[in-house]
Amino acid sequence: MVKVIELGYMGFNVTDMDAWREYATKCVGLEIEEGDRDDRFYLRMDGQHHRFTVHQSDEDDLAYAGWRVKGFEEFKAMQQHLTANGVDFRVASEEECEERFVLGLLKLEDPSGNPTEIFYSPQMDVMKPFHPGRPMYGKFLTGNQGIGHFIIRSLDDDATYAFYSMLGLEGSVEYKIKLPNGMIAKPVFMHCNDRQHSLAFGLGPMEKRINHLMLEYTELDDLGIAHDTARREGIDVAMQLGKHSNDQAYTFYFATPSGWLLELGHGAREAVREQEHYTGDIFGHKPEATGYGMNVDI
Ligand code: MBD
Ligand code: FE
Repeated sequence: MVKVIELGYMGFNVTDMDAWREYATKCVGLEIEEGDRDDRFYLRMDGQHHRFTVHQSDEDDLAYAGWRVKGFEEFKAMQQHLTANGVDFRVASEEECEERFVLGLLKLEDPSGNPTEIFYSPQMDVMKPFHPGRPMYGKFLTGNQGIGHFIIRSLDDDATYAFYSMLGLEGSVEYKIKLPNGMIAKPVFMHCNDRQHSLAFGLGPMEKRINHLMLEYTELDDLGIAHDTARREGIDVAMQLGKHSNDQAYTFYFATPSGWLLELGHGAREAVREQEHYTGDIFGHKPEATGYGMNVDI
């Protein structure tokens, strides 16, 4: 059956493009590709033309997420698969494909109305080696694991699960966490390659379409630099350094200029073969700054 194989690109709507330029480069280490349009710039993290498009907007939220299929045959098969499952989609025009730097593109919405794209063949700028926006010891871990992972707003977790399963992602509930109000949260984590999860949802109501995006460094020291920079700049840290039980990555969560969170990490393990669940993390991850929808003492 046809499946998506990675979270390949994302678009963000932002109100302050200059703040994003500064944050993405100096703090995170991403590379700016200015492009030739005033209403957006691009961020690179590897050899792909870009992984993120930052759009000038009057909102601060996820604009769209792009999922990759292997090639042209899979692109055609995915259209048949969506049709057979009664999912509405639109085949994007040549111009829209060029806008995303891909050869083929479908546009649809997930059950919560999150703009979702499925593409094949991104433009690889192999003649332009990744050049980090600040000194880095290593690289961003991408390759067949895609960008990283993100938590998406889900208005109906069963419907969200069914939709992303249909796209080819696997996984299910991985934590049972007691919330302060006595309720039990059962967040769902899904993967489509070796990355332990590319998508998660089910941590309660969200104001924005995205709660956080996670990026991974190949070297621990790059996580250290990012953490020092965030602390020195006084950026809100919503969850302190700690180690997750599912992907076993060492991470912390801090605010983007758009008020949603970036989770930076290192050392994640690959997806396990059999399903497991946990009741807490290995260490750390204590909640700190409030108001970011991440006040779970996991
Ligand atoms: C994660 O990446 C995460 O964001 C949470 C809340 C739990 C486990 C792994
Ligand atoms: Fe995460």
